Amino acid sequence: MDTTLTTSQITSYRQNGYLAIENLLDASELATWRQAIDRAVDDTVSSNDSHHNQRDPDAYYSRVFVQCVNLWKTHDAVRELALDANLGRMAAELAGATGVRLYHDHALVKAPWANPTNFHVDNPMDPFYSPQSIMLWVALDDSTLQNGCLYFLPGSHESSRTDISGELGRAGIGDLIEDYPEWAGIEPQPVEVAAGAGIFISGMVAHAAGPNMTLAPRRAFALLYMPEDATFNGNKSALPDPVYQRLQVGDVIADDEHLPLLYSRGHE
Ligand SMILES: O=C(O)CCC(=O)C(=O)O
Ligand SMILES: [Fe+2]
Repeated sequence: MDTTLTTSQITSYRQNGYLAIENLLDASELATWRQAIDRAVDDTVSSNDSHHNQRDPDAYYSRVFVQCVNLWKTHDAVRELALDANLGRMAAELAGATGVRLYHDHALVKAPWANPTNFHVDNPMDPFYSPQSIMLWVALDDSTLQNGCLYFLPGSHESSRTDISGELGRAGIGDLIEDYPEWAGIEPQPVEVAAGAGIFISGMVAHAAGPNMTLAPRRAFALLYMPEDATFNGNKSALPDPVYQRLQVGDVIADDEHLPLLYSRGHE
């Protein structure tokens, strides 16, 4: 894995709110990631039904993707991948953070005929507000216009707001534009990547994904990072219960057991 970043990659991330890195994983690393994540998803899906959206199993949103969260906690093979300090350093460098914790991991499998992922912004739903929130989305399959590649509104991270819900489960692909009429002129940019690519995504950039119009799943594995100085805003979101119960609004979110510190400039 080549985890060096060029100045132009950092500039591009800061301008657009996302950065695609082709061949982040080489062929043998990709095989390892696929095997570890397939196994963890299979175990999780067969052991319970928590991967489905329970609010309304028939709703549109439950057919956007199969989601499994925090596979690093249940599967050692995933833990090794998710706790990678070099990936954490890349995230910190792009975001301009002094260090990052792993907030959670997230397998995102768009099954054949899955619905599109509506345009949304991630960070308003998180337990901390920060323009330095960042996610790494790793393509485990080629991600194409046909099977549900990601789309971005480049530069939207500059004007997105945390007081507007980034809620994913709304009715229409473009409902977010009603909240941000100034984005109506931004051409959505599809980002097709080959399996093994990684896309770093700002928590503040508007993004979406197409439907899966193929007979094969579109698998991705996402790592969500929080800056090491992130403070709690009262949202539980994907925070583990014991962490949530201890936190007061305004506290720095630091828990080495549940939210491991992957990289900190001070500890190099
Ligand atoms: O994989 C997708 O379709 C979208 C994922 C996404 O937007 C997210 O995890 O925040
Ligand atoms: Fe998202």
